[in-house]
Amino acid sequence: MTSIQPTASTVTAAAAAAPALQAVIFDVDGTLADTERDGHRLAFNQAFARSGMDWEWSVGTYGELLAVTGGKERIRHFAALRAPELLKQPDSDAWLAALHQLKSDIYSELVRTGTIALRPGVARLIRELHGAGVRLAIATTTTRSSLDSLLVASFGDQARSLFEVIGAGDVVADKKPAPDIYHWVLRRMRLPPAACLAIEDSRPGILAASAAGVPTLITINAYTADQDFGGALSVVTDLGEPAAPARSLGGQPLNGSCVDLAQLRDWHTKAAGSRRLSPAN
Ligand code: XBP
Ligand code: MG
Repeated sequence: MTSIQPTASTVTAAAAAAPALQAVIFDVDGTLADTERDGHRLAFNQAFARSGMDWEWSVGTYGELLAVTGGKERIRHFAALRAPELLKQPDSDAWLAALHQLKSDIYSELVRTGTIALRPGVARLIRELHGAGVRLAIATTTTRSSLDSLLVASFGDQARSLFEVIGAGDVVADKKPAPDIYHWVLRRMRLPPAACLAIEDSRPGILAASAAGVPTLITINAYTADQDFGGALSVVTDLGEPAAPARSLGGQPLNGSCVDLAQLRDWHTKAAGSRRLSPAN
């Protein structure tokens, strides 16, 4: 098989014809904030306890359960393993919905009391992108009310105006790793995937974004550090702050100490160049 080795000039020429970066689409849990271990997990456990159930998800068990995206789906999965009779009752859907609603209310309360901070560099990058006129969106599996609580706690009055399109929870039937939530967001933004860049933290996240054709930056966290991020534009520890630099872990290297708009544009252009030179495209 003949392999095409792109040179710097062919990459530049190909990228020149590709769409420029117009929008950044953010994942939420694990990307904007480390919400899973000390947010969602605690809320699930409190909801179980308040409902008189003896389920308690440890940090380790919850890490395994994250392979099932979506809170309702996660509860259903666990019930199928541990207490399948619960799912055989005629009102099992209503039971599950009520339990998840309780969990979501507890999560919002946890977020409102300020126990969950944005990850390093998130507020800095979002403000830079917004100020520069880059369009912002969200594509998440999380329930809309939980997301809104996090955004208001993190961005105050600005929360509603920062993100032009928010795709969350049950607006699509098939959650990540299916690409549906990205397709939903792209349709509403009226943008081709190649004009966007996604920021995700997990394998289900990169699978969803990549299947929709959106180039993806990965910021790892404790739950996702060992996952396979093949195909990512770049993999970094976090978005970084000037006084607390991020580190490159794979893909395109990080040039400075932080992920900023110039860095995102550079990665996006390089991705466009290699896509157009790939014999598969
Ligand atoms: C992460 C998820 C969510 C949360 C729980 O979503 O899979 O299910 O764990 O949220 P993402 P809900 O990384 O796409 O933000 O209970 O509200 O579903
Ligand atoms: Mg995530």
